[in-house]
Amino acid sequence: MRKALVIGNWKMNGRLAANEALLNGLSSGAECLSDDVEVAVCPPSVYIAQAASLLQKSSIGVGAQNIATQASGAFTGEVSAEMLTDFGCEWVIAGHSERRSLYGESDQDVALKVAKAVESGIVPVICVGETLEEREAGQALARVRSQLEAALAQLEGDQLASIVVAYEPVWAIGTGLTATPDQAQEVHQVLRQALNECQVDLGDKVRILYGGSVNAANADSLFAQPDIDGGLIGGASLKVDDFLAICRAAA
Ligand code: G2H
Repeated sequence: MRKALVIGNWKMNGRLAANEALLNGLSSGAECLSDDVEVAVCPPSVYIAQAASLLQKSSIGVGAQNIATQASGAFTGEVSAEMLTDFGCEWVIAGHSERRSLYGESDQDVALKVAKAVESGIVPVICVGETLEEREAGQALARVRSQLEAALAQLEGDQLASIVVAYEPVWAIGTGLTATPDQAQEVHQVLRQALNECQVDLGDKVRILYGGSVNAANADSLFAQPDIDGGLIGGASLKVDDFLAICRAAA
């Protein structure tokens, strides 16, 4: 049985004072959340320490939005896996479409980040998703399969089960457009099948999240789908009540 999982992706948002209010609100709200849902937030890297400190007594975990492929050295601007684990990061987002489209991250870069995370004991949340053009051309399922297969290329054996997958259709990210529950379920089912083809029963173990304009109003119907195990939440993760409502919908 896969436990529901909701992860907040703050993207490049937040300031010390606003974060404190948000994190304290989440920390107290988490006391009333069911044990059936696991929750984490991924702030910008400079605020990871603040989040880890304010969430110390809560069940909410902390993750990062990016990870270096190298261990250490002359890589200006990068943050290593060891630095993330120093501050208690358990998760890292890899291959988000904003990283792919705005910063030129390739499938191969994503595979290296995924491998670095797994070997460091950090769970990579591997994002895949098609553009509107690809969907309209009937290529959505092939596109997400190929992104997933490429991201797993450096993993072997038990490492393969140490991942989370997030389906985030590019056309639904921050646009207010959401895939319908049926559209999302169709893709999630294909991703689960691809995992099972990669290794026996892998699809039964790995959680597949949906992301893209999830909010308190649409979370219930998305999470009711059999192959949607939770969500990767952007804008709505910045509001205490909305994020907690989404967490409750996943439980
Ligand atoms: C998709 C999602 C979180 P939003 O990027 O990763 O953001 O919920 O704002 O569409």
